[in-house]
Amino acid sequence: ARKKEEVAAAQATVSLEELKQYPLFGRECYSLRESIFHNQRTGIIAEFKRASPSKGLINGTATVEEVVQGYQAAGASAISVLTDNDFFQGTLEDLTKAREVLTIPLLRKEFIVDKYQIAEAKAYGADIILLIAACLSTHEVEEFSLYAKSLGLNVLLEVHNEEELLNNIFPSIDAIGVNNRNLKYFSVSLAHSYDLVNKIPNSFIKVSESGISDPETIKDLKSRGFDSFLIGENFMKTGDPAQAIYD
Ligand code: IGP
Repeated sequence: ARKKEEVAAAQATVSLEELKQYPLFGRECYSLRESIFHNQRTGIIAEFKRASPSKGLINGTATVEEVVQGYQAAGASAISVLTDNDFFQGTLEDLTKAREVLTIPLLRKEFIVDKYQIAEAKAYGADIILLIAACLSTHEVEEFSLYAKSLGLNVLLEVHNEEELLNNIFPSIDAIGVNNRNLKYFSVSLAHSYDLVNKIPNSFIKVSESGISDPETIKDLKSRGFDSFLIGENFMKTGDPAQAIYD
């Protein structure tokens, strides 16, 4: 409920009509599918994450530009930037700074509860939005994904279990991410990914999210059918996040 109020406050400051005048709002988005399947990159969606509710401060010194540029150079297929300030110390300005140095798809990592945030994502430079099934009704997932598509954005739907998956299969979704982290207890188990991968229809890009810490895990997830791997903390906690992709 608090988030809804924050969105209303943002909207009172910058109206939807004003957002549509932002220079980045008119740009054509990069395709996540192209980047993952046709560009011979790693399939990794590398995340810029300063802090998290479970870990507190992860990396308070690295700048968004140097980290995401390094991720791109190291072969990431896409970049994720947290814009949530309360829990992750991210901002919309981080998203725009990332856009300015990238030529691959960029995800706005945010708890989206209102269509306004989708327009905001476009206006600040995102190519992809995240919709978290646990935060939304099935009707909202459909409505929000259709709205995102109308703006040319790619849509990543995040699920935690089979019920969330089966309730939210819409053609307006591009990618389905299985989050290995339980949002209530923060415990991580790759079993979430293993259990759900074969239930995701092949028309979707299959993403495994969270708690991935070594190349063997990526190989294993790939052999089980995942196309893409969302990794944040294990890169960010090192002195040189971009270098960590090579290890
Ligand atoms: C990255 P990790 O364990 O590599 O830092 O996880 C990403 O999956 C995680 O940040 C995430 C997330 C989210 C954050 C997945 N879904 C939803 C905020 C909101």
